[in-house]
Amino acid sequence: MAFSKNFLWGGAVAAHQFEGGWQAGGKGVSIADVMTAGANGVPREITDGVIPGKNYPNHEAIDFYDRYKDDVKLFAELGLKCFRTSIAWSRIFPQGDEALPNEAGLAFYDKLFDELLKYHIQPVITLSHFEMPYHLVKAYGGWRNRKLIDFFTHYAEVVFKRYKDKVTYWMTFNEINNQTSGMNDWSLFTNSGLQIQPGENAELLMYRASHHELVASALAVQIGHRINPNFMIGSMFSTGPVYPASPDPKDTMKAQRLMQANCWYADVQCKGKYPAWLKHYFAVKNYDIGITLADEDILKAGTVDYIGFSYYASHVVKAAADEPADYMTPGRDIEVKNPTLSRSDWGWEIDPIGLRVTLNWFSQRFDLPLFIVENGLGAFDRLDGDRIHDGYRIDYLKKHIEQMALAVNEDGVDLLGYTPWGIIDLVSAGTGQMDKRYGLIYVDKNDAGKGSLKRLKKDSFYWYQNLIRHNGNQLTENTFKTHP
Ligand code: P53
Repeated sequence: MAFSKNFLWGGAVAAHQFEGGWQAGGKGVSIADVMTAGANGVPREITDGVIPGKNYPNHEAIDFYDRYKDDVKLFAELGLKCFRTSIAWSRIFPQGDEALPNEAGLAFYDKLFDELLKYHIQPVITLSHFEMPYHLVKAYGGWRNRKLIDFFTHYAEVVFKRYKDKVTYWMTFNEINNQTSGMNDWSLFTNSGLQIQPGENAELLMYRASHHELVASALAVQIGHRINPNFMIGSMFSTGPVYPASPDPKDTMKAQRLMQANCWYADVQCKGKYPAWLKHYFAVKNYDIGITLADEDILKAGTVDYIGFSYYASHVVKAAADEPADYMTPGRDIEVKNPTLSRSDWGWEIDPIGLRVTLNWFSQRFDLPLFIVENGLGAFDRLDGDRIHDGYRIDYLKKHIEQMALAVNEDGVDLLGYTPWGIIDLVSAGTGQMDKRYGLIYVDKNDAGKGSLKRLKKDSFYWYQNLIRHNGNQLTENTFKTHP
């Protein structure tokens, strides 16, 4: 027996990537609403407000907003025990800085959570998943501004109170660490609403914004526990091991530094304090982050209940010939291909054992349960009549679940659940594409935004249904052949 009977088999999405209805029920413009569609290797454009005539894929997405009843029925047929999505902050506070929430937005999530609970599917909810109200960027400069802490905690308090009897599992910020490793315009904007002006220090602003989010997150944990002591409020990190390219110790040092740069948020959210190396780095760089004594107390009192994380790929790094001895904040330019792994069509290295490495990495450092809240394969799918034979996706999921089972059985990792990403096809966060598909449920819509939006079950749907039915114990059989 690999998994406990309470193991949370589920699926994951985010509001902006699948709901659509970008102006429905009084919703305000979010930062996802001003990002155009990109392509494989072509970044999305962040426009100055919504410009007529541009293609904004999140505006309609897959129109879950109007189809939620039918879609939840499909999730129930799949057998999901939980469903991870986010609340679109801009449905609740359209501008972000209002005193009173938007009732129509709150009512939408009441209906959605009731529908899920009707089928005994637990909602697992992220408060902020790359979709803050755009007004907070324009009027306040995003998370560089300390005022955002008040706006966010007010929002958190409102939804915690409203859904206190419907939701147990929460996460504060999706992939809060995504901005450190990326340090490009896209990741700074999506995570923190940062738009860097000429002459500004992007790194300093990123650390300040991150600090404000960490304080807001810790306050939210405390507020949530006061409202319902049974709440499980977690963190959410983007993960993946970083391997040294060779036995050269300089490469190991480099890999270690990159892991530190990616994972220091875990020290803050799980242990309640900044790691020594980072405090040292702030001092060396003369960075004034604005960390007060009161902030330090808040961080200590607001540590998370579990560690949620996404896992897609691992990375390999090589030290540059002229690597400086301090190895500080290494960039991605020293990343090399892993000769032992294959890659997705988008160049993401496929590394199931890396998931086991990651589970052990967290388990050894923090005494907290883990929750894999994203994992999956973005791939092109081809229709064969009304079938989609996505054996490659089944293969990806199966190999990752096998490693997950080893981590639980052999390594004693405390794992709460597994929610593969994009359980239903949705808009890619990175590229804005529809054709980068993760779903076990196909949605008829392409990169140009054309299609009937009809839903079809892929082979992987039947495979996962079977796996959940057997609580993960039927991995070796080619069960997807049971397609009716
Ligand atoms: P897409 C980069 C690296 C790792 C995870 O990503 C990432 C990203 C952002 O692209 O994001 C997470 O859609 C994120 C989801 C996102 C998913 O991974 O670019 O939490 O919103 O859709 C997959 O293929």
